[in-house]
Amino acid sequence: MNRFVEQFVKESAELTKPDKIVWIDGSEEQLAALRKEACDTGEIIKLNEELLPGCYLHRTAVNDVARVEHRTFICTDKEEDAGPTNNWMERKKAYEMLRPIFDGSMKGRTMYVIPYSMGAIGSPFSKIGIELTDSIYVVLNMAIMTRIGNKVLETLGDSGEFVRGLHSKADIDEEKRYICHFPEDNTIWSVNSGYGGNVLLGKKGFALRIASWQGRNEGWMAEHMLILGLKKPNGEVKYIAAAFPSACGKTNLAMLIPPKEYLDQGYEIFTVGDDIAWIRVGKDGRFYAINPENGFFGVAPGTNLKSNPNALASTRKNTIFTNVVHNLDNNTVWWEGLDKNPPKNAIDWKGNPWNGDMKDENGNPVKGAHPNSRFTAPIANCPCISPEFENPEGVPLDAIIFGGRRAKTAPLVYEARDWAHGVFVGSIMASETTAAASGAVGVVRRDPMAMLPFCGYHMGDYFAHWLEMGNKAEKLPKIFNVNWFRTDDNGNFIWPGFGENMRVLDWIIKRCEGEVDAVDSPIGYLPKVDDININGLDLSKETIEELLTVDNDTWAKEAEGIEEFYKKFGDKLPKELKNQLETLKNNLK
Ligand code: OXD
Ligand code: MN
Repeated sequence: MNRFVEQFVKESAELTKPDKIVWIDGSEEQLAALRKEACDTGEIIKLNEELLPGCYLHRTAVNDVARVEHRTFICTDKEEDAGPTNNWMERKKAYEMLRPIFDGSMKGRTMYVIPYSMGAIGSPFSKIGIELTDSIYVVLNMAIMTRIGNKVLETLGDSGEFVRGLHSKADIDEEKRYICHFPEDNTIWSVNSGYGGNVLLGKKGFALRIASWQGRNEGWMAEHMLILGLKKPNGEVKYIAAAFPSACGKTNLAMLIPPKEYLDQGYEIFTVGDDIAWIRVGKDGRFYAINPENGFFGVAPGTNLKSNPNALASTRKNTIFTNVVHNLDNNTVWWEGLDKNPPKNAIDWKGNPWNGDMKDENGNPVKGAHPNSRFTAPIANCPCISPEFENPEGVPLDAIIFGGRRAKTAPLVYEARDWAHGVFVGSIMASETTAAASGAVGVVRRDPMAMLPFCGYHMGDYFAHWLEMGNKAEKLPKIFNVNWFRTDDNGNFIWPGFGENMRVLDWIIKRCEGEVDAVDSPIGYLPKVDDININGLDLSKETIEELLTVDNDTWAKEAEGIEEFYKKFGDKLPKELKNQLETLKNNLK
């Protein structure tokens, strides 16, 4: 047995005092026994085996339904290392504060030891974690989201290099809920939550917050990005990574089904990942990316046969649903936006009777599923999974896309002039907030590279790292910004989105291959109106023109907002970015 793992388990057990310790070996027998146990206690509900084989439903506590950014901390010796965009706690003080909360928190419970690998076992990109948890739900989710079990321990050998994750549901007390990261110790402590984003420590905690820190030290990048492959009619596949804030359509873009016009020509989209990309410079000087996960932790509401048939298909077996509606008539699940037939005899996400027809005291419909309800589905279920998904070397990136929800400012698509400008474009990303994190929805917030809640160190240093990565590569991906969410005066989305986004990807790839020209603008290169293919689309050229307009006054205000935001970073703001902002302001004059 690896003595570092043994020591970690021993110390954690001394603190949390479980009745029993169970090592997760990754076998189907063990997981089946755990599912049965969780069904017996009501922690999960087995769904209709014929309609949804191997699927389960779980409801979290009503006070525990999203990531809690205000209770998420980077705990380092120096505050400067966490930077102005993270909540910081001094490392020693954080442990001191947390120890009494963890003390005895697993009394009467079992501690599960989950060895897991982020990335395919044996890939040079991959990293190992051990998560200790008192939740079977966490074990079952980790078994879908990561590679787990004895084979991971074998790969670890006698090395002490693994991320130490300790999770306890404790009492699900929101006042004592903490998600604390100790990048200097490769450690994450999460307590008093049972919601996936706070407790599946391989995901946001390790694969983004800790990994971004490791990536800076080791010369690679951990990013909040989907990865897709776009197959052209000649069989060539181009790879694109895209960063959008939570619940802005990463899963939908990653699994896009091209419009008929493109399918007929032989275009296809393959999914490599929908949330996280680890990126390194390969031997040939290009950027290579892997998806370190093994499953999707997707937002359920709005997922349907039209918006994302591939995601829906991914959830038809061996999936765990969290906080959706339980249809009692056929023991299946439902959520808002699945179809127009809400079940008549159901239980809502809070566990109350629900019939699809209920109104609150103000006459508004009572939602059956929580807006941030989720499915945890094996990536292997995805009908458009990329044949390169398990490739230990990753896939070479041709383009990086940034984007967010902006009702007015950003055009449908534009291209950065070069790498430094692209880093600027990523750094000024902003988006209207969604239900993926607790707090107000619909407020514009700056979310550089969609990493605001996930960057494990000083964001000024993070920008510098991005610029530095540009110096390491010989052939850099081109950088673009997209916005599917521009609205008209009535607040309706102008661009149809979903599969039609293929038309924008098409332009992006054509730009990468030097096949089309672009128009210079104050913010970057815009498509010529005729170069966005609208064949078969019920949109006029004028509408495309409107989607591509850059309004100087709006952007002048935007530049003021950026300047304000940049002030946060003080001397840590790379001068290249300051210069980029000056250039933008001059261009707008
Ligand atoms: C997620 C998120 O769950 O970004 O992926 O919140
Ligand atoms: Mn995410």
